[in-house]
Amino acid sequence: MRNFTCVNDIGNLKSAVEEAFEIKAERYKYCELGKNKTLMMVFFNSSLRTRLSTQKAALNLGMNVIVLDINQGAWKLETQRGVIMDGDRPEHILEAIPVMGSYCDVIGVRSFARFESREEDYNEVILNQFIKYSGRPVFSMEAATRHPLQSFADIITIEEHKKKERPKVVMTWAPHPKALPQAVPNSFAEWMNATDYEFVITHPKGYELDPSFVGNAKVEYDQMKAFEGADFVYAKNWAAYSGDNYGKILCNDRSWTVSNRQMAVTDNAHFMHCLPVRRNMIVTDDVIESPRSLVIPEAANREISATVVLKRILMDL
Ligand code: AN0
Ligand code: CP
Repeated sequence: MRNFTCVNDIGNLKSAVEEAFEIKAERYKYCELGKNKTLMMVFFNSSLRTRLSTQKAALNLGMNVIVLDINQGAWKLETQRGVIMDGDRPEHILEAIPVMGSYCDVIGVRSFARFESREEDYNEVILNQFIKYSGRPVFSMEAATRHPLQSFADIITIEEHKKKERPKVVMTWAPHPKALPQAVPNSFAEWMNATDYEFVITHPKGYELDPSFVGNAKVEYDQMKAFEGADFVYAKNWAAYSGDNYGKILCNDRSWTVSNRQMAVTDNAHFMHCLPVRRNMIVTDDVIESPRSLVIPEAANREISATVVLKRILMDL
């Protein structure tokens, strides 16, 4: 594997999940593979899980790790070419990227949607510049439109807990006080559409995702109806995608908060969320603390998805 930015980069999903189970059973099996290889993780945004689990994955493989927080200590980076740099950004990303590339063998990048321009976000301007100018394999640690390490961990988690061959998985929008990117729901939809699960998306009108991510998923505007018979409930907030509303909050309706009221019509569904989660906005205390909640094992599987991805990248160096 050269780069890892979306579901297509993982190839056959079934074999990737099998590989994940093998790694989970023996996570230090490839501890020599990354000897004298350096991973650089570059964060334009905050992180708890991605930072720790990806670093742990690299250590499982015997790699060295360097972490750079662009907004804490590094020079502020200009990202547009052609700008007269007389403002508050002393360095251009076009120098910074090849310099970073010169100190490492693999680069992970976190750069969220900025909501300034949908075109810029959906063209993955920052991630693609890393791919183009670093000279190194690049993987996404959540970019503007996708969070593939999360979606891979989500599938591993579903495969571990499913009782039916073809479970019903429902992704529901839920309220949040801040405008959040569509990366997690886009990515989850993209990976769900690569499985043969029954996949339903529910959200208030106006929160339609990019149709290329929705694919053949069923969209049901009635949340209670969507939850009927669900085996897995995947909650997430996102800001609007459509047209002039891009990046806006259109709804604060707390009846969408996942509670026992909705969970009661499921088939004793498991609750999932990528975290960080705002309790009693996205999900009630009762639901997230219930024995059916998978949020902690789901986060733990981030180490596994990252180990598989880094292992595959190292093997093709
Ligand atoms: C981010 C998001 O919604 O994309 C990261 C989730 C993994 N969440 C927040 O910024 C709260
Ligand atoms: N789920 C996830 O990516 O969490 P962090 O933002 O803490 O990395």
